[in-house]
Amino acid sequence: VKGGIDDLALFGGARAFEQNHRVGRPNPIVRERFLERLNRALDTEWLSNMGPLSEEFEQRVAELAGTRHCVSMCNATVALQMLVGDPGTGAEPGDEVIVPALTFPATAHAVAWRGLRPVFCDVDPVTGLIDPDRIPELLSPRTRAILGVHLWGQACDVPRLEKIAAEAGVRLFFDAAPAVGCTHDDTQIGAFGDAEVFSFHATKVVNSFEGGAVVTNDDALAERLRQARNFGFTSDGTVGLVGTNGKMSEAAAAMGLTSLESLEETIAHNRANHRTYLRALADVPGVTPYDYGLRHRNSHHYMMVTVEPEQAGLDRDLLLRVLHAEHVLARPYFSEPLHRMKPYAGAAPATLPGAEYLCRRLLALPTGPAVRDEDIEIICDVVRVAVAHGPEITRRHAARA
Ligand code: T4K
Repeated sequence: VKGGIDDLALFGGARAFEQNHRVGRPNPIVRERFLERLNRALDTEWLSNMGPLSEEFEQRVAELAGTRHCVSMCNATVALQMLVGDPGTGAEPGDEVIVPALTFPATAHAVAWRGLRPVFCDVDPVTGLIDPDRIPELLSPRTRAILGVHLWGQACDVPRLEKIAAEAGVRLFFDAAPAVGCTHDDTQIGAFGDAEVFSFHATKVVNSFEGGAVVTNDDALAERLRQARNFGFTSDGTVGLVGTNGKMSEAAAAMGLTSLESLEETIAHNRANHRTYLRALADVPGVTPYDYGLRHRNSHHYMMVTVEPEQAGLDRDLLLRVLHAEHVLARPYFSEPLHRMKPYAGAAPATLPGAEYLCRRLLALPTGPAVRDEDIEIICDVVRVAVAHGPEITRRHAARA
């Protein structure tokens, strides 16, 4: 327990933790189950190209999402690229896709990589989700799709986005990279819009080392994506469209299947962690945890807070330094809105206040099954001491600089 400012590791105190607690730490799996599956692949000498493990993984993910199709991919970025560039979207080079300005850059990169133009939409300054009120002014004759992001597993305003997309005659996709195991009301994320994309990256709630998938109820789209991820090959061995190599390996599928088996346990642990954080931070001025509420189900994989510098006495970046010194590797998800990033600078006509506001305040704290109640109490104690001495820490830091 830290008594005062000089107990903080940033000012020479003992570190709160020997080992680091980091955001993005892979969730635990039953290792024997993974090795069994990997051995099966090695024994059968079938290591990639739509093998039995990736087919089984696709079935499990489609069941989870409640969709007819799951097309597994090597990662979510490639899955997004294939989706936005799908010939069914009818997009020509330079056509536009509306994306939120607050997300991981992969969302916009996938659009730009296909020669399309990401058009950045502001987000709600509380949830960080794409703001449907801002979309109509961004629609143009060149708009081909809206790509919403279920940020930190929070469901977008799906009904409103569906209405806007239908009225505009454009496709609606969702980047559901952070939303495996989450719902909109009682419906699993995965089944909305024309298609959704999951990520199974090592840092995600379900992990296949690297991996992604498109889930959809559109039979023709699923068929085109299956071809596109495999060099454009059709079932008769001819090449039907311009494809790439987007396949998921059997090793990745073995990991994904094993990780899926722990999903419910992981969510239960995350939810309990989230409750502990909410309680422990309740009396800390200026540090506000995302509550996620009860309407939609969240996997609680991201323990997000906002840091309001006026009230906390120090800003997000300084609190991050305080935490890192203690071996608490919190992350500033996200610290730069996409329209300010070098490749997209100048792409948005005006400031986007919601995204800019949140990018200066957002902080992800460690959670997951490896983080115990006692750890959370210590992490929150550090935050409490930092905020209690916020102005002094800010002064000392400025003097050092
Ligand atoms: N759309 C959205 C909305 C996304 O959030 C993402 C990915 C995508 C699309 C694209 O999905 P993929 O193409 O990746 O399937 C990490 C992940 O690499 C990225 O997948 C994820 N979003 C993003 C939110 O987080 P970085 O740049 O923060 O990664 P890095 O290397 O700094 O690691 C983050 C933390 O995780 C560190 O504390 C270390 C820890 N870590 C990481 C790895 C890889 C581990 O403890 N073990 C590990 O194996 O992007």
